[in-house]
Amino acid sequence: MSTFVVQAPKTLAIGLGANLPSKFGSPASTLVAVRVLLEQTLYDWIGSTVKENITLEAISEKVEMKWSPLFQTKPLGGPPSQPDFINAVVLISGPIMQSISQSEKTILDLLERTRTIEKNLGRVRKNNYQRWGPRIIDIDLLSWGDLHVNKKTLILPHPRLIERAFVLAPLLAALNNEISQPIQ
Ligand code: PH2
Ligand code: MG
Ligand code: MG
Repeated sequence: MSTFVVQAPKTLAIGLGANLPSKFGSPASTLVAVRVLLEQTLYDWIGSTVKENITLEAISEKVEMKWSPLFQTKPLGGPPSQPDFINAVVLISGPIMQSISQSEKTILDLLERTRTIEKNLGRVRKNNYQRWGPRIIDIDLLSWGDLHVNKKTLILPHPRLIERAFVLAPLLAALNNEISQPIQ
């Protein structure tokens, strides 16, 4: 009897949202600026996970980043009358993503790096912060292949993914997109 060897999926999905202005301007301008920062962060993170010395240029040739367009969406949850959100999703795949071994430690390291981007853009996480309140920038790790994580700081796959059109619509658009080259 033959068995099928199904290669584990290794695509990383990240959702972005904003509904308050940042130092870059409107939420849409913020997301455009964040694209550059996030791509750089992802290259650095990928570089840190592969053993051999590899240049960022070599990494960028072995990774595909599919960005959705920007979507204007009605706020789901949170305080009444907060501004509309701008949402987007990026899908990261390609040969180098196949070679990274998925682990909790590796993804928590990326979470820290994306938190740093949020902080640099001026997002402050207060102790009494309002759940689902307005924000300058929100970068959410959504899923990474078939990795399951269940930590206080991160649950993968994102538990509310299926209920959120503001994630699913950009996700589908990103999937349908041609591979888009990173902005230099
Ligand atoms: N993020 C939330 C809660 N509600 N609604 C929209 N439309 N877009 C978001 O990004 C969003 C939200 C929590 O992170
Ligand atoms: Mg969120
Ligand atoms: Mg978040």
